[in-house]
Amino acid sequence: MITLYQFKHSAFCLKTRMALHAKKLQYRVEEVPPGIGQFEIFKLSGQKQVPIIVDDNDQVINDSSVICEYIDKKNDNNPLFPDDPMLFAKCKLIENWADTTMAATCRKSLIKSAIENPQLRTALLPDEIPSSLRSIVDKLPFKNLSKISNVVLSSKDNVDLQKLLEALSKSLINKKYLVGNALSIADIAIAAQLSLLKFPKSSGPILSGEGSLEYINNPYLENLFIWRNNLEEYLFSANFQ
Ligand SMILES: N[C@@H](CCC(=O)N[C@@H](CS)C(=O)NCC(=O)O)C(=O)O
Repeated sequence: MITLYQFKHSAFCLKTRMALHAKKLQYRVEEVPPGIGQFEIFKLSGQKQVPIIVDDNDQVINDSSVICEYIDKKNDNNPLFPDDPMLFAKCKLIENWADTTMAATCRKSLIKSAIENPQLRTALLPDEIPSSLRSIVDKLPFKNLSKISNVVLSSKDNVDLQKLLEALSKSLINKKYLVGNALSIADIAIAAQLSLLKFPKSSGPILSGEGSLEYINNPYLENLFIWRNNLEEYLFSANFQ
């Protein structure tokens, strides 16, 4: 069986879990405590980032896109990459954008939201952190940092991302998938990064629906988040596994 080493709220780890479900592959999850737990990741993979997977043939693979290519080849269930060259290229372009430009802006937007919202901040802490320490973090004077957070998230990056997501949202009103007529890595990569802007159900009851207010309250993005919720429900439903 595949073992997935992950951080609970990492979008790249969510992307990997969605792909594993799409391929109907059995897997177990090892939660990695950020910091100290990454020594183990380094020992296994020679680098310190999650996700990594360890397959039962002892093969260790890091980087979500390499992992997705690897698991796609394991069986014929729901190919993540279309055969048609143009559709394949579109999928790769979208995945690459989601994993880089989109991921960087979403991460900054989440940091900004966490600075401004103490509940969100504590909910994001790893489960291993004792509640006494959680309440201290809750009370730290992050408010003054919110000025810095505007510097962290450039308004151009933010506007560019919103415009692009609004266009995707509109394009998905009469369409189920981003590329062609089937689920692909493009859908999975975009849906996974959206989790940092508005947490999905799979993030658990405390975080679900929370996130960046300007994205959550943008009416033009409502359809995109509905599409993401439907996709998650489809992939993570018991019937589908
Ligand atoms: N390109 C990598 C990015 C992975 C990544 O950024 N992982 C983050 C968690 S979301 C991480 O491990 N950060 C810890 C660190 O860099 O030390 C992928 O697609 O898997």
